[in-house]
Amino acid sequence: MTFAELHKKGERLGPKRLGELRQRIETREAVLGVVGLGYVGLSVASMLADAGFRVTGVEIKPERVALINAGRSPIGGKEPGLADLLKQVAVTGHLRATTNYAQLREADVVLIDVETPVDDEYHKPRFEALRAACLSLGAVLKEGALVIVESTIAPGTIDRLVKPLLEETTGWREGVGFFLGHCPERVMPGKLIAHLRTLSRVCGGSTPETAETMATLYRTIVAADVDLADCVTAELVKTAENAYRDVNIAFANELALVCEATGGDFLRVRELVNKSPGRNVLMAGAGVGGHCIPKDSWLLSYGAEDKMPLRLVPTARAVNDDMPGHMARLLKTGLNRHGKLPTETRITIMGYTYLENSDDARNSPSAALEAILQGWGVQVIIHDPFLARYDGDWQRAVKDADGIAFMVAHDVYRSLALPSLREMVRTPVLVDGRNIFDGAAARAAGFTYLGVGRGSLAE
Ligand code: SAJ
Repeated sequence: MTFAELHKKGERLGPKRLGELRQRIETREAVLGVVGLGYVGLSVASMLADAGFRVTGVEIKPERVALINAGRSPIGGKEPGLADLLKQVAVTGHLRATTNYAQLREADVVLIDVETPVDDEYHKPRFEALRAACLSLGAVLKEGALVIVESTIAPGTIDRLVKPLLEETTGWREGVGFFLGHCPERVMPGKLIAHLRTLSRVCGGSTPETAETMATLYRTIVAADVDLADCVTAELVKTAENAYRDVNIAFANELALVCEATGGDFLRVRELVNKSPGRNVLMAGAGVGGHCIPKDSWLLSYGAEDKMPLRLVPTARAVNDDMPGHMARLLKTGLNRHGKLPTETRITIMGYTYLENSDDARNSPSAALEAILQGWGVQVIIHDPFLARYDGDWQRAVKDADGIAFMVAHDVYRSLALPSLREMVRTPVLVDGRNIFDGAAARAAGFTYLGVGRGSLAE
């Protein structure tokens, strides 16, 4: 068959196959597969199973497979609704987990939810997991199936990595033998099920019919807008929405540094700026952690770098990555006021997770601060009520400390009585990396108080 004939066949066959697939989705006859049963994959697999589909989840960790098939969630932390949902769909058999890709042979639609980290040194995407998933899936994919990448990827990845890999391993052409799209996940730990149902989704399809077919599937579990787009738009939207947040946090952090240098109070300045229409200064803090924001800025940057090297996004990353270092500088300033050298001190870091009231410590700013202080020869004590390795008695953690750095705004910290805290420490230096406390109350309790953006350096 000539290329022109093949192309003509594709023009006919593709929409026909997709139309049939949409019908099978609407009747719930379509068999679904999910590759990667982490916090995103497991949540979407459970919700699709609950919507009436038969779902096969492929997961590389056998122990997770066993837990899921027993109806027990392997996800830590508080995830409202997930455990009950998983138990229900495991019992009915609508969701089955396996380590074997061959069990995806019957799947009409396969979602890919594998990790897409960036390397620490050059911030380049590490697509090993995505590449491996495409190779294994391509070897078993059913003709006419739809593959949807949910993992966050750099703009251009569908076209430059996923599509060629699947075409090579299946021997088919995208748009004829199989269909391809990108629907980036938009979930946050602690709100997985709620976000999946209530946050809008972008269905980026390689053709409009593909996007429409994707939307038919997502409308069975998403109560919000399901918007149609092409693949590169979907790749840009997800990485841009998180880079946008990162840049805005960086602005808040830089404004806080200006306040410290000029004797301003960041919270008051922010409050008054935000009264101006169209302003929304975010919250300055001890750093930007987590599995999304830091990584997605680099993915956006990578997607454009060969043609349009970005300047604002990498600079914002540098500002945010320096905030743990700024906490260290504030500690040193406080210790100096008490004639203490770092080498003879004991510092307590309060909070090690990346986000308040969460047990997720990925890319934790506290880990960066810990490394800096240890490099100075400081004895570092860590406390975090959400991490088993650090959730001991907080009084013991702060006892005889020469400085306390609050790095995470866990609710439990907000109710600490400052006068009793003062009694427990050896040197009263309090660095407030999340502006948990009232500076005047901390000073009245006898602390040398240094809050991020709270006029500390100008004194
Ligand atoms: N942070 C600040 N100042 C702020 C907001 C956050 O320093 O004003 C810090 C946090 O302490 C944390 C980091 O930034 O260390 C990230 O915080 P986050 O609130 O952005 O939480 P994430 O990382 O879970 O972001 C996710 C993202 N959602 C997805 O990627 C699907 C993000 O797009 C959402 O806006 C965010 O959840 C949310 O608030 O829902």
